[in-house]
Amino acid sequence: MTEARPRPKMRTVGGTLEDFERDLISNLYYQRGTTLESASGPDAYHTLAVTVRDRLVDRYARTAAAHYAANPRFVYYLSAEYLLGRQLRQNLLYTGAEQWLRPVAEDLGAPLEELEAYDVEPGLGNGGLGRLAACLLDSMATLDIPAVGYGIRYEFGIFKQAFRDGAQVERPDDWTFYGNPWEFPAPDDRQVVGFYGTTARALDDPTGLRRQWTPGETVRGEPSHMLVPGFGTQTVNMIRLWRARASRESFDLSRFSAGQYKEAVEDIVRAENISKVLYPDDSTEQGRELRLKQQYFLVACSLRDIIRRYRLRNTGWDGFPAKVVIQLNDTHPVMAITELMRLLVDVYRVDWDLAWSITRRTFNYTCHTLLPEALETWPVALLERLLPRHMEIIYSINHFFLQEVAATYPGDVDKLRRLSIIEEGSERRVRMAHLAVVGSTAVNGVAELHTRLLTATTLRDFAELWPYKFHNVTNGVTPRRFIRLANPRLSALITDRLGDEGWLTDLERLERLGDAVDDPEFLTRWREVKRQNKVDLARHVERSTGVVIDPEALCDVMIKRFHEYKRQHLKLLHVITLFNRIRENPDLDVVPRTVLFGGKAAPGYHAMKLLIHLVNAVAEAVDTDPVVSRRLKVVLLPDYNVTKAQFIIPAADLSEQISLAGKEASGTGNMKLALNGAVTIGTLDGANIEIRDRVGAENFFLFGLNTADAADLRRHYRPRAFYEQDPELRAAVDAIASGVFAKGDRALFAPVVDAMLGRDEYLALADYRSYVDCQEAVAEAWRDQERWTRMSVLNSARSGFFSSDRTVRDYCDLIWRVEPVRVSPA
Ligand code: HBZ
Repeated sequence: MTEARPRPKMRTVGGTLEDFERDLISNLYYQRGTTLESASGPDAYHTLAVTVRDRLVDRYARTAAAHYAANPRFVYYLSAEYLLGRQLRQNLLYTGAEQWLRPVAEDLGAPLEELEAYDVEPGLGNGGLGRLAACLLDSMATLDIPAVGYGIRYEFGIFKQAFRDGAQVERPDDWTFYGNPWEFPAPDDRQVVGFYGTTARALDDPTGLRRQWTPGETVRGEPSHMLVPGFGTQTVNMIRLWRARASRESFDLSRFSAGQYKEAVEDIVRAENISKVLYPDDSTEQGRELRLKQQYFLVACSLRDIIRRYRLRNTGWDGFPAKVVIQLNDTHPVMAITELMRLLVDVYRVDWDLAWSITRRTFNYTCHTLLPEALETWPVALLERLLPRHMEIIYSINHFFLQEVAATYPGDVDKLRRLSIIEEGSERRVRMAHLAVVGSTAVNGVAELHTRLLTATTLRDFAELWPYKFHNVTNGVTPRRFIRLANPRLSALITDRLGDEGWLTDLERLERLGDAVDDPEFLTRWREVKRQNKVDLARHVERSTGVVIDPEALCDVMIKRFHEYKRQHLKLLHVITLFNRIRENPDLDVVPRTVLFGGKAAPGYHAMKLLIHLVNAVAEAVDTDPVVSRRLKVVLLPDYNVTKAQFIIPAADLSEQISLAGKEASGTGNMKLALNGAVTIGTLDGANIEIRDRVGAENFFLFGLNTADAADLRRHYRPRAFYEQDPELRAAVDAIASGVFAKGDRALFAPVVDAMLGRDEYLALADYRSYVDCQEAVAEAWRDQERWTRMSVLNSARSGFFSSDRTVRDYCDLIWRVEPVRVSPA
C-alpha cells in the first residue's frame, strides 16, 4: 500500500505585479505553446485573459465552499438573454490588476487598444432586457447574494449591423470564432431534454393528475459557465449557459457509409439548431417552433440543474422554496412553471396540491413591457405537439385556477374569459403572462409608472384578484461598468472630490457632488472631462464612419433599439427642421450640434429598417451641405452594442428619451446617460419620471403629452390636422416626401410619410411642436455653459438611486427574502 501523501497546498494566485508577470509567461508557454518573442496578438490577448481569469477562479472556489457550508437560499435568475459586455477590463478592475495593464501590455509587446480589440462582446441579447439581466447579476455578486444566472449559449448572438448604401444589412455574429477565454465547460453537469411524443395515464394514480410522458426526441444540454465577480468583495457567482447537442449515437454511420452525407448528420443538425441563434426579435412575436424549443430547452436544463444543486444539501420537497427562489425575466422562461410541476408530480411523485404550492412559492415574474403585441402567446396546437405533457398540465392549472375565480366572482363569465390562461378564438392560444402570474408569488413592473399601468390595464383583473402579488422594482444600472469602466476620467474626478471610491458601491454618495456646483474650479474640471470624452468619441466616429465631428458642439444622443414607440422619427423631424432653418437662413445663430444615433432594427421590422435608411440619408444630406454641416452633424454609428455604449455615454451632453408616454416600460439608457452628466430631454414615460423627480424639474427638459392625454387624443386623432397647422412640421414631412433625401426618388421613403400622415400610431406629429420648442430651450441653456455644467453635475449627483445595487436590494426586501453570504479572503 502506498503511504498517504500530504496533498499539495492549493496554489492561490498571487497578488503582486511580479506574480502576475510570472503567471502570464507561464500561461503563454503552457497554454498557447509560445514565448514572448513569438507571441501573436491573439496569443497575447488570450494569455492575459486567462491570467486574469485564474485570479477569479480562486475566489469562485471559495464562494462555492462558503455557499456549500451556509446552505443558503439561492436566487436563480432565468433569462433567455444576457448582454454582458466585454469582460477583460471588467475583470482586471474587479481583481485589482487594472493598475498593471500598462506594464503588462509592454511585456506582451501589444498596445493596450489592440489587446482590448480582441475582447469580443458576447451579444446574447437584444437590448434593455438582456442588459438589465447583466446589471442585476453584477449587483447580486457585489452584494454577496448567492445567485446563479441561467441562459442559452447562442452560437450566434445579436446580428452585426452594417450599412450598404445607407440601408441596414445584418451579418452573423460568430462571437466564439477565436475561442472564448472567459468560459468554463462543465460537461459533467449535462442534461437530457425531451420534445414531442405521447403521454399516458400512470396506472397507479387514481386522480389521473400524474401521467407519463414518452418524448419523441431527446437533446442534450451541455453547460458552460462564465464567472460573475462582485466588486469590492470576494464573491464570484456564475452564469450558466446551455448549449444544445445531439444525444449520443445521433450520427448515422450506415447512411454516411452509403454516401448519404446530409441525412447522416440530420439529427445532429436538428438538435444543435436549438441553441444556434438568438432571435433578433425585439417586439413582434414570430411564433416559431424553434423559439419555443429554445425556451423549453433553457428551462428544462436549468430546472434539472437547480434540483441537482438543491439535493446536494437538502432532502424533502416542501422545503424547496425555502432554498430556491426563481426569478423569471419576462415570459420567455415561463414554461419553467409547468416543467417544475411535471418533475414534481410525474417524476418525483409529489401529489398535485403540494406540488402546486411548492411551485407557486418558488417563482416570481418580472414584466418588461406594456405593448400588447409583445405579450407572448403560443398556439395550443403547437404546444400539444411539441410539449404534450406540459399542455395537459396547463389545462389542469387553468381548470383549478378558474374554479377559484368562479368562486370569487360567481356568474361572471366575462371575468373567466379575461383571466383564463387560454385565449379562445379562431386559434386557441396560451397566454404566457397569465401562466406567469398564476404560478408566481410576486409579479413586478420595472418603473413606477409601468407598474401602475400594468395593474390598471394589462394585468388589471389579476391585480384586482391578488393585489398583494404586485410590486414595483424600478430598474437600475451598474455604476462599475457604466461609470467606472466607461468613464475613467469622470470617475477620477468624482473620487477626487468625494475622497475615496466608496461611491462605486454606495451610489447615493454622489449626492455630495451637489455641493460642488458653486465651485468654479470643479465645474471647469467637469467640463474638461466631458470635452476630452468627446475628443475620444470624435476619433472613434471618424475611424468607423469617416465623419468628422466637432468636440465643442452639443453632443445630442439617441441610442436604443429602433422601434416606432421610441420615436426615432420624431428626433429625425427635429433634425430636418434644423436643416430647413439653416438652409433658409444661413446666418441663423444656431447652437452647433452633433446628433448621434445608435441602434439596430429587427431584421423583419421593415418600417424601422426603412427609417434607419432615412436617418443615413439625412445624415448624408447634412454632411454634404456646406452651410448646414458647419453647425449640424448627424451620425448613425453602425452596430450599436454594449461596447459602443461605453464609448458614447461618457461623451453625451443631451440624452434623448422621447417615447410616447405610457409605452416605454422603464428605459435604462436614460439612467446611464444621466449618471454620466447628460441632461435629459424626455417625456413623462417609464423611469424618466423618476429621474426628473430626483434631478429636479429645472434640470430636465420635459415635453409632450402625458399618458392620460395621449390616450384621450387617440380616440379622435387626425395627424393631418397637426401637419396642416404647423408650417415647420409640414416642411419637414414634405422634405421627406419630396425625395431630396433619396436623390429625387419620391417612392423610397413614401412609406415613412404615409405612416406619419396615416395612423401615426405613436402620436409623433402631436408631440412635434412641444418637442421642437423644448429643443430651443435646450439650445438656450447650452449657450450658458456655466448653467449647463451645473445641470450636468446635478444630474449625476442626484441619480444615485438608479444603481442596480438598489434594485437588487429592493428585490431582496420585497420579493426574494435572501440573505448575503460573506466569502472570506484567502
Ligand atoms: O426592458 C426592455 C424595455 O423596453 C425597457 O423599457 C426596459 O428598461 C428594459 C429592462 O426592463 N424590454 C426589452 O428589452 N425587451 C426585449 O429585448 C425583448 C426581447 C425578446 C422579445 C421581446 C422583447 O421577444
